[in-house]
Amino acid sequence: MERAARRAGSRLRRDFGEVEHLQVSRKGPADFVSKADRAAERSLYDDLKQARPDWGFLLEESGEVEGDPGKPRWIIDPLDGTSNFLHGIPHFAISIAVQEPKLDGSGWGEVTAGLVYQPITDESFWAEKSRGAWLQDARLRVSGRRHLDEALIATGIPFAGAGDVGEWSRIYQAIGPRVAGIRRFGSAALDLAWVAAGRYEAFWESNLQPWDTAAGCLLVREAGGFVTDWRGRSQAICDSQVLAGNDPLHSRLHKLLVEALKD
Ligand code: 2AM
Ligand code: CA
Repeated sequence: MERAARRAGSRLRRDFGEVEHLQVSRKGPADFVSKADRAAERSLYDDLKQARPDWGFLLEESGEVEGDPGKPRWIIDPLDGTSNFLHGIPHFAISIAVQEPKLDGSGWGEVTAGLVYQPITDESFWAEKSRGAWLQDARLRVSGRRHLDEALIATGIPFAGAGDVGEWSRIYQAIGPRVAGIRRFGSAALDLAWVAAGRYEAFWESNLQPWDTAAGCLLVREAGGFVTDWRGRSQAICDSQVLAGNDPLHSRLHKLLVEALKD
């Protein structure tokens, strides 16, 4: 995973350097970025396919590619934080996860490995089920801060075409004034990796997709944190609604969120 991410990452780094020069034409950069996105996905696909020829894929850009029955699949977001990339903001990542099939053959189950790679900082956050979460070769642990007024919280805000502004605002009203700060950096995969690394105390966002969250959720859990949806359920593969944080703050924030969304 790491080798594949580094190769695709150096492509993205190169293309990111070009984006700035393209800002003059309106359509230019968007086309260029979607090509860069697809080229990164292709590079990841080729490398991982070669490493595990019989595994399937769930790819953000190309959808599902079936593997052999009973084999795991890769869940891949080749460029999380596309809007940042397009605007020349150096905050984006590659996300790769491994998901196992359910034993009874009825679909997909646990995520057992995940990696979030930030090409600009060359940081590789990775986790393996029951073996912990790591940044390079340093073990990760969620933040030890326990109090809301010292907590830095990441979120994703609804944007054109997606999300429920009313819902987000109600949660924000309940949480924002009580915490040390709210951040919206635009890459859910990195937000989760940073919760695992103890940089943020917590993160919430809804309307996410499996490729945004599969690796990041495992990272948080393996770093000793909690990830649930709004109802407090802990999904094998978390998508759509995500509330992640260390134990005390996850439970405080969950109570505030439930209260805020009541009636
Ligand atoms: P993406 O960059 O791979 O599209 C942030 O809110 C999350 O939403 C990111 O993980 C981002 O993943 C996803 N997203 C999808 N469309 C977006 C948009 N138009 N603007 C911001 N984020 C978007
Ligand atoms: Ca994404």
